[in-house]
Amino acid sequence: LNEMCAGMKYNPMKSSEYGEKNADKIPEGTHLPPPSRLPTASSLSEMNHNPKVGTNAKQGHNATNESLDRVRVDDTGCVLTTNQGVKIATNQHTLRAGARGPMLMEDFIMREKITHFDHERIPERVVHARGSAAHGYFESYESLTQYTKAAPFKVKGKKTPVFVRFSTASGERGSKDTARDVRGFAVKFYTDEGNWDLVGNNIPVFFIQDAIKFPDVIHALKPEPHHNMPQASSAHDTFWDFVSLMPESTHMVLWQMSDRAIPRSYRTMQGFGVHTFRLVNEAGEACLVKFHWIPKLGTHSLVWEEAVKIAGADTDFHRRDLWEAIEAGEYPEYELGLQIFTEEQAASWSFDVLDSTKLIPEELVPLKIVGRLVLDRNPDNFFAETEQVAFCTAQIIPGIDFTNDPLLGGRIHSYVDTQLTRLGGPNFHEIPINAAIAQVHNNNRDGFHRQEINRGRVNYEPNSIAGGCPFQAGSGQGFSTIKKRLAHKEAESHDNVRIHPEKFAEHYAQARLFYESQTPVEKAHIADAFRFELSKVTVPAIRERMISSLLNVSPKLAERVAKDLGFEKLPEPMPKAAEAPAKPEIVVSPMLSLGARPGDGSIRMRKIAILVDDGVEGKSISKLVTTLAAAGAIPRLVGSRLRTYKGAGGENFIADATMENSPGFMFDALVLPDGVSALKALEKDLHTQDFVRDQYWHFKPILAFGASKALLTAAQISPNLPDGSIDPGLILAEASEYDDAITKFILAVAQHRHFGRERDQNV
Ligand code: HDD
Repeated sequence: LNEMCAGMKYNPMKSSEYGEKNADKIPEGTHLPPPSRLPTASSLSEMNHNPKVGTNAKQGHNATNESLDRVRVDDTGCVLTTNQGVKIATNQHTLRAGARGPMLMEDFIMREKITHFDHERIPERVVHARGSAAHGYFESYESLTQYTKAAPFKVKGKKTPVFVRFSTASGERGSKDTARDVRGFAVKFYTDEGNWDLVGNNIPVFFIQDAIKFPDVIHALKPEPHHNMPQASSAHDTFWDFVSLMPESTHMVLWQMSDRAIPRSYRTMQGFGVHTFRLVNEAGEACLVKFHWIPKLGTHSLVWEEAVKIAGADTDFHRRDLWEAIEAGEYPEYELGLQIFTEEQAASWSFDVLDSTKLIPEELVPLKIVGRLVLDRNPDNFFAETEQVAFCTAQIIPGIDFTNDPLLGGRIHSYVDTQLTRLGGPNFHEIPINAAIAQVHNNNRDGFHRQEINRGRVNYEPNSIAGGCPFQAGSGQGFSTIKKRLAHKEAESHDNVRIHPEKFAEHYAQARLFYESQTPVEKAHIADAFRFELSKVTVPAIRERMISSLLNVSPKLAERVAKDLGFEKLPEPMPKAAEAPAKPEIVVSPMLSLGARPGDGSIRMRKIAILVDDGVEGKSISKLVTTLAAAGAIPRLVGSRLRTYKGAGGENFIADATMENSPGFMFDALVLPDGVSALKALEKDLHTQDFVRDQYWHFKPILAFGASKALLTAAQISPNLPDGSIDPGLILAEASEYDDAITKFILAVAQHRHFGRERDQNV
């Protein structure tokens, strides 16, 4: 040892630590081949027979990075034990002094069980408490080394394991899935150069521009502090009070009032990294980037009434949908799109790319599709994986870097900080779901729940006793922060200031851009959402303030909402913070409409109800089930009761579901089979009428054969649209037209919703 320590006479790196000239050339740490500081093979031979002591750790290896199988547990065929591995004879009784005597303190088995149970819960996330997650991989379509040295983009076809958690933002852990809310879309890439977390949302902009306002917006959004109501809803005074006083929230609020905030499924929503990030290549050259996830199935949403009803029937609607799709082998898939641009381009735009309340229209910078994300495995254990996963925006890898976005700056601090409380200490990175697959070697030590058993005497650097290990990687392989964050003129002043750049003061152009890019039906839904939410606001001045803000977005929208809320006269538009804002480059962006990405045209995993009763036309039902299932849909026979029904030809059908346990709004489409005798009862049945009416008014396709048209009449549904044309989503057919009808129906299901039925498109 002395010889080796003497080999390092002094610390040769010291001089490289000073002076700007050295900032680019950080040397690799001085190190010598370490001595075997581990016990020798012969001294271990005795111990090696003992599995607890184990064999000698392979030099330079950290076994906690191995596959999650190292911690997966399967109890099949196993005896019940205590936490200490002691076999438990009976799990039915506490130890007592006599059958009718007192319980004994010495019952360590009962006490361990109850104690563990007492401490089962951990604090829920302060936001995004309710979520669902899945394992999968990211596959790169091409090498992006021109732009970045980041591991996932190095070579075409490279697969990087990921864990993705979707969430609602405002509701508590047990709240409903279908709340009107922004959805989280957080991706943890386990790259071979360390973990990279891209913690995004399904909306590309945010409420606020500066992290210091985050506690304010979340306090305003969450249930009000005096009575803790309402749960998972923004429709209350404090939220609208806050946003009406924060004009920069207007853009995000427009998105939040759109159908984007009530997605049909996690599988049918986009994801956005929101902030502008940087890509950095091997040569240290950087460009700016925005990240987009695009679902292969297209972007589809619920409608508000449907979302409200589903919340009552199945609070786990999105969780179940994700789980079932993966179990069925219908793996959710998203493509990664990058908007890559330069500092110079950014400087020329009317908005600031460091302002997270602004997006970059795809018409200005098109998406470059660079890979796909596939979710192909459900977690084995919700708590161990989905609840304990810790996403941190601070976790980036060489090839990715931050920008000076003041919202991002605060996030880099907040996520690590919050895990310390939520997961109970600084070792949360060792929890298996959070552990990197890249090797982890450092001198961080101790703290609650430490898993690693670090060997040797050295827990500091530099050292000579361990041959200098672990040694610094140097700028050649290690993460180095990009030198220049912004070429913008403003950034050249280094005065410490609490102020935002001037372009941040423009708050309405992109809210208007979003609104004007929506279809008439989407606009109507936005207006309806404002009406609903503001009608829940009890303070008239807040409603008025919101209308005056909307007047700066669209006078038509503001007038409509004001009229719906009983305003007799419009307030003055809200004064603007920006006196002479620059002219926006783009004023309508068709890609911002939900319909811009209809998906791949398939009907896979769509749930289709086939109504059954005694006397329905049996032959067509079997054919229907086969055809729809072959197209990847999930046909379900729905009756009034869970029993066997007799078809007109004597066939037996067992109902899969009932109108009571699976109401109409839980399905994506409906088939009404023929069969006169069956229909007589159903026609008068109010449940059936509601079932059919919900399908129709939630714009879903309906296929009605023969006499079943009477059910449509009973539900007051007409085949004509308000504009006089025939509804392509309502297919009426005779049994003889079966083949043609089913083809039309499958096309109508692939279109998802038939918004031509909306009566109120005048916004
Ligand atoms: Fe955040 C959780 C997304 C701004 C502070 N955030 C959280 C999650 C998502 C986002 C998806 C859930 C992660 C998971 O599944 O575990 N947050 C965003 C986006 C933002 C954003 C897209 C703006 C662009 N967040 C933001 C700011 C702050 C935070 C400005 C604080 C300054 N967010 C948190 C947090 C959470 C969190 C308190 C709660 C639980 C957690 O981090 O792990 O730290």
